[in-house]
Amino acid sequence: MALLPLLCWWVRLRLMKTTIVIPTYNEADNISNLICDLGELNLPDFSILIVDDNSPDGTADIAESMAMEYAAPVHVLRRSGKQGLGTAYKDGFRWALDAGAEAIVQMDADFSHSPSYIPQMLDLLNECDVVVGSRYVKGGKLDERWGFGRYLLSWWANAVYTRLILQLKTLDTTAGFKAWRRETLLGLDLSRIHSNGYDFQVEMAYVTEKLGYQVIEIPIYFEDRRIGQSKLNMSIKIESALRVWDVWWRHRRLTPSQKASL
Ligand SMILES: Nc1nc2c(ncn2[C@@H]2O[C@H](COP(=O)(O)OP(=O)(O)O)[C@@H](O)[C@H]2O)c(=O)[nH]1
Ligand SMILES: [Mg+2]
Repeated sequence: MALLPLLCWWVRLRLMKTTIVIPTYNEADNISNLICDLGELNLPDFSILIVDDNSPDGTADIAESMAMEYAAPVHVLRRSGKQGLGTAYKDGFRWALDAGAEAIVQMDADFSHSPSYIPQMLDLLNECDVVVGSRYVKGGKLDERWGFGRYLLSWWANAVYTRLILQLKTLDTTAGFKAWRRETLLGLDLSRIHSNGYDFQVEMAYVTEKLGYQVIEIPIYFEDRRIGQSKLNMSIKIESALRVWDVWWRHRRLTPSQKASL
């Protein structure tokens, strides 16, 4: 009897051709472990797309060599230089859509987003338009090593400041771990999205809700990056905070009738 739910789960996943999009800049120490962990999920029909901005540490070469060595479904989209997280995601999403992906997962390369949540996210994608791995929904958690002050600032910026300005229902407004249905990304129309950097996540969250798409947030444990350095510094944080107003101004009049036709 226990086999039946397992079978249903597998059949539901099986229906979705999935591409996991991972932007990278200097992630040589993380990328091979991440590709291995994603492979071990044994998803029925999936591929991995690394969007690399010519990382000086050779991230793209490592990913490509793994693809050849293990015959893993890994593709590398090489860009000429560091062009920002937002444009990396837009290029990656377009690549995945062109390749016929029905589900598109976005995640960081640094293990802040544990691959173990992906099967649950894909499963829930049968019930909504986008699934968000959330740090601020009930049950979600930030790295235990964070001090109270850092936690408070992050919670305030995500779950209060951005949410209040944009009137969002989503609690984790800057989440970078999501699973999208193909139709949602097509309906959003990526050419509408102007953010090149980290504010990309906020703009996507806002446009998603303004267009009336259904969002489900699942709680995740957000671990600090294991190795390497964050590319998010204080000046980027301040710029992103100010950009929230720009996102609001640009899209404030969007309505569900303005979904792009599929
Ligand atoms: N292709 C590309 N990837 C980037 C860029 N900036 C950051 N990333 C990647 O985006 C993900 C999130 O960046 P990270 O520095 O971990 O940001 P944080 O988690 O917010 O501290 C990681 O996989 C980075 O390697 C960029 O300009 N281009
Ligand atoms: Mg990170």
